[in-house]
Amino acid sequence: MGMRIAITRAVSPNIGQCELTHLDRQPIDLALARTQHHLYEAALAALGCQVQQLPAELTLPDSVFVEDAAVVLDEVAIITRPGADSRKPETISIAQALAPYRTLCNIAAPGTVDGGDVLRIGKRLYVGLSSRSNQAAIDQMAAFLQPFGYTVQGVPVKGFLHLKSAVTQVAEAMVLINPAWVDAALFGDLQIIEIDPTEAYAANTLLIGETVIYPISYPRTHQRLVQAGVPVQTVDVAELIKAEGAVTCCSLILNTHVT
Ligand code: CIR
Repeated sequence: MGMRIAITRAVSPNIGQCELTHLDRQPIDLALARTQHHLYEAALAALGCQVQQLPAELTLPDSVFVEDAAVVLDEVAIITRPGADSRKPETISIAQALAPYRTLCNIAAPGTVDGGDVLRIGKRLYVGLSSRSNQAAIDQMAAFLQPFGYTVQGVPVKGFLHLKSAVTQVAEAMVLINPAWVDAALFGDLQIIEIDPTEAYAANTLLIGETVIYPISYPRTHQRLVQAGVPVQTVDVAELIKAEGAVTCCSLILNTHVT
């Protein structure tokens, strides 16, 4: 019987000093951010995940966004080298947390990649070429993953932070996409749902089993998901959105295979 684990990390008391690239700084209510994060963890648990929460990191403002520190696949986990210098030390504790479950590979300089830039669909990895992630990291990932049959393909990311801000998987053969940001033709063989054009940041969803965890902040796109038959579990992550985060970035999901 397999088990699904979600690794999370408590919100740093210094989240107010987070990195911001495309958003203006707004005050973040720490207590509210923590409450929202707990409810996000509760949503993961309700969908069958065993949540393993790492302790908050005082000196790492963005460390709640654990997704950026690793790319976890069934066969192996890649410890990233985050593009922002303030975020590079986040990988140390993430590597420790993943070591019991996976063989680890490490991205080395000059490679940089944030997990938020990595979208896996089956054996295909799409990786954003962004302000955080570069071709050197893509080449390293391709070499690590070639023995397991994965292909790794770069996708231009300009004007937004991470590839998964613009496209995520919402069902086995369906993606939700912001077509103004990413070329839908890349996903030609999949069913495409477009976000509502008034909700630019609405494409980030977290698929757990057949249900997507989805922010309440994007009601119009939510309606489109419902119309497409996608089961949706909403969460309010408005305080984390102010830190340029969303739903994929607050967890690392891994399947264990116990026989
Ligand atoms: C950053 O700029 O790195 C953080 N403030 C937000 C990271 C969000 N990560 C993600 O969507 N994967």
